[in-house]
Amino acid sequence: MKRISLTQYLVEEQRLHNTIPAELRLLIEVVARSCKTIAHSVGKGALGDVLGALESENVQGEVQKKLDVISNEILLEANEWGGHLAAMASEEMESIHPIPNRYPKGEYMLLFDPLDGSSNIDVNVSIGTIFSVLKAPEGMGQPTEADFMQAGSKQVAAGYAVYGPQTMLVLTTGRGVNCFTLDREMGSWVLTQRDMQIPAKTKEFAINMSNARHWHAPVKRYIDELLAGDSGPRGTNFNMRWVASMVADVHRILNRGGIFMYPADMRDTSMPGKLRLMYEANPMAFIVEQAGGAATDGKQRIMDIEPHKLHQRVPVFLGSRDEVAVVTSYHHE
Ligand code: AHM
Ligand code: MG
Repeated sequence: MKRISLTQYLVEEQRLHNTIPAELRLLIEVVARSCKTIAHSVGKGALGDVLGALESENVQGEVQKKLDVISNEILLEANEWGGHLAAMASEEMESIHPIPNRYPKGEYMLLFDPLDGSSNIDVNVSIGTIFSVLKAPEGMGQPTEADFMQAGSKQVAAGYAVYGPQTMLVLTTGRGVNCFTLDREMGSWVLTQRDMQIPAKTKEFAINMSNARHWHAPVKRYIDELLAGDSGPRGTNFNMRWVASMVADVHRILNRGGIFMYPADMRDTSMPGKLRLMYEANPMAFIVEQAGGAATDGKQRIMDIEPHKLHQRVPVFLGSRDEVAVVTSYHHE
């Protein structure tokens, strides 16, 4: 089998479809290289002294794991000097990170969750990195948070790396979704799945069931119907999976179909769900839609939401189109 590297894929996409200009290609390659470095740290585990928590909390009030901070540093350092970015933003940083003045600036802005699924780090379960790429607004001066306030539909690229039994990079630039596997000996990303498609129908769902007592009525109704199996209104037995790493849960859905949910609930109305719009929900929504699936917040398409703050949270329902349609329709009744 002829091996196609990430670089070759990006160059050929540009040549054939004019969708990946050189600066964007550099950006994607630098992010992919950072993910390789993160994968290396993840793989070392206790031997690399990367496990466990720090004293610090991030802006969301969550305890930071060592690997959260290490991964954040890796992405920041790798992406600062290339001249492809104007600014970055991360789950682990309260404010945006403009490119320092000593470096040239580019026209893109990069957002990331450097290490997603942090609760799984210390137990050797799949974790990942999620990223989203926006264009800097026309005529932007010194970047501010307001420049990042763009709907997900404005993303020019999005992707995630999953650090599991294999390390994979899943990428979209708006022309389908492709998956690259890290060849650990060669240190290169090799195209292993072209044009991934999520089956429209599914019998598998992913949700943290321990929150059931807090759910709003539409979510309760939907899950009750799934749980009722072949004797219930759906007439089908559904299966449940929950990794507690969004990357891993979404990756399974991308390959096998399924619906992933992190709804808002009744505990704290100032906190609509757990996941963050700009660097978790939007990039995943872009990938899922590009693979023929759907992504809503229960009421509207996630990528149509006009953000108002960097660390904004959003309820998430994404995956197989038909199931996302059912649970979304229950929110409208
Ligand atoms: P993180 O970015 O702090 O790791 O949190 C996001 C993660 C998602 O990957 C996952 O779907 C969810 O939180 C798991 O939540 P829970 O602890 O309710 O299982
Ligand atoms: Mg996360």
